Amino acid sequence: MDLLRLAAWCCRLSQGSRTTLTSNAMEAAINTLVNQFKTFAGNDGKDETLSKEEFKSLVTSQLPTLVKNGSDPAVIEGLMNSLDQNNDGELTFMEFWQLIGRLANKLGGYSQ
Ligand SMILES: [Ca+2]
Ligand SMILES: [Ca+2]
Repeated sequence: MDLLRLAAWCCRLSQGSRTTLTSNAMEAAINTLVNQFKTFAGNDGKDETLSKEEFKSLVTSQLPTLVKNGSDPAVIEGLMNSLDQNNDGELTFMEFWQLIGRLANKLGGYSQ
C-alpha cells in the first residue's frame, strides 16, 4: 500500500468510530498520528487543518528529534510552504502526512 492510500484510509478511519480500539502496533501508531493532528489542529476551533502556529507547536512538541531547529520560524515557514500544496496557509491531514512520509523515509534509511 502506498503512502497516499494509507493516508486516505487513515482519514476514513478518523471519521469513523472514535471508540475503535486497536491492539496492534501499526494501527495504534496511525491512531496516534490522527489524534495528535486533531488535537493540535483544533486549537483554533478548526480541527480539519493546521495553521502555521498549530503546525509549529505540533512539530516542536511532537517531532523535536526528527525535525531539527523546529523552533526557528524560517524552518517552520520553509517546511510549511513545502507541504502546503494548495498554498492556503493551512495544512490538511493529507498535506501534513507528507512530512510523516519524509521523516519515516529518512528514519528508515531509504533513498528518496
Ligand atoms: Ca486549526
Ligand atoms: Ca493547504
